[in-house]
Amino acid sequence: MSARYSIFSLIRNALAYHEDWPAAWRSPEPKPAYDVVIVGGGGHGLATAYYLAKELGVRNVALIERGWLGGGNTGRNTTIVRSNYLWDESAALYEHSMKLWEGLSQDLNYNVMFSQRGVLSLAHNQHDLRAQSRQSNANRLGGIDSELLTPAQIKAFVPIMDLRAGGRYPVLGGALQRRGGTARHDAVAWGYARAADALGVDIIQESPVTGFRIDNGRVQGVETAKGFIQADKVGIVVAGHSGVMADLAGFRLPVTSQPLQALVSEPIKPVLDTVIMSGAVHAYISQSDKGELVIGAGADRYVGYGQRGSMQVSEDTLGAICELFPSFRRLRMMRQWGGIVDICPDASPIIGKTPVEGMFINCGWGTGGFKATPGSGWVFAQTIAHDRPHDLNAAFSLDRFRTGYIIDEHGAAGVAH
Ligand code: FAD
Ligand code: PYC
Repeated sequence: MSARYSIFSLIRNALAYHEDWPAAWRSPEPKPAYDVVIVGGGGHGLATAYYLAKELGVRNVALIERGWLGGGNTGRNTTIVRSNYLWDESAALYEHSMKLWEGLSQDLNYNVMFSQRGVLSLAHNQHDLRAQSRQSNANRLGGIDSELLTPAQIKAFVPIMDLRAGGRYPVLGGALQRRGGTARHDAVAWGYARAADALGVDIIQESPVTGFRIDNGRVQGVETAKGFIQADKVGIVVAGHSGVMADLAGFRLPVTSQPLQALVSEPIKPVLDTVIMSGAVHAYISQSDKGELVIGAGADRYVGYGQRGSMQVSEDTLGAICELFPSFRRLRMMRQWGGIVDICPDASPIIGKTPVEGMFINCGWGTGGFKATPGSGWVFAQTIAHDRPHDLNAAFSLDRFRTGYIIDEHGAAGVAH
């Protein structure tokens, strides 16, 4: 878009009092039948629908969302993007996602505000340092950028941080992925929705899926608040409600649904131009483009569907943040909320086939699936279209909990699962 066009369009829209804007996507009534139905209108579901239509020519697709697009974890997360996972399988998948992030605004023609401001994970003891060194070396061997920083380098990189951290958890070093950063979460959902709609995908909102019709072990379609919709294939991408969907389809998943919470402060001038994470104290922080400090914690340690979380977790997290950044003590917190994340025993996702023929599942991203949104949608689309996993997600099958080939990423998750 040229500067001239954007100035004229700004003036025109200002004079029009923001009225009569065209809808960014249609709201069609569902057709009786589709080639593919995607259940769940978060970033992963929308990305799946988009790549099915764009890359695989599967355009007779409906996406069914029980509420509004991005109203689940996509619109509730703290937008951290990185690809520095430990095991080759994960690193390859998250790095594929990172490469898609790097061209996403152009691909969707929608500014997702991807900002590669760096993600720095802190080490507070010798064990952290050794684990980070192992992970950093594994990343570099796999072609993923990673740097180990000394305390002096960290102080120069983040002057506002107090490395003594109140004496309890002094900062002894850290691992930095400079290509990591943040993106605007709603824009990701809206950008994928608009682009998928333009390719013919029907996006049906406010219509919960309430059941599946299964005949002879093969899925026939989905029951929804708007009636039965026939489908040759069904992809389930409902994050914290994956266990509920699996139950409706008659199989079990090794996931627990737990709250994960976050908070934002009142907005202040720019003071923090990177993302800081600390697994040891279960806290992380970045500053949004609006100036708010975005702060998050590890998952709450109970199973539930309340999108809030417990006071104890937010208090502990804020305590740790204030030790690392004493000057933030005077800030007021504006909002706190939670999302429901589905967690696998190995802190890695499940992306692949289910015991029901024609039914596929993408779940178990736990505390860390936002960063995977483009890559997850891309591999899930390939899996659905070709009836078999892509090489990038073959290891993330449901079957791994039977064979024992688990991919333990608890350490690299950064945020406690
Ligand atoms: P969602 O966005 O939750 O989409 C699932 C959709 O399914 C929802 O819209 C829901 O309404 C819909 N649905 C559910 N049941 C039904 C039904 N019966 N019928 C139809 N639709 C249904 N990850 C990171 O990588 N970086 C972070 O910084 C980060 N921070 C986080 C902070 C918080 C507080 C939370 C809660 C999560 C965070 N995550 C982060 C994790 C990340 O948000 C999720 O892994 C990711 O957004 C999951 O995307 P999704 O599209 O699968 O899920
Ligand atoms: O997985 O990097 C992550 C993350 C950061 C905050 C929540 N999850």
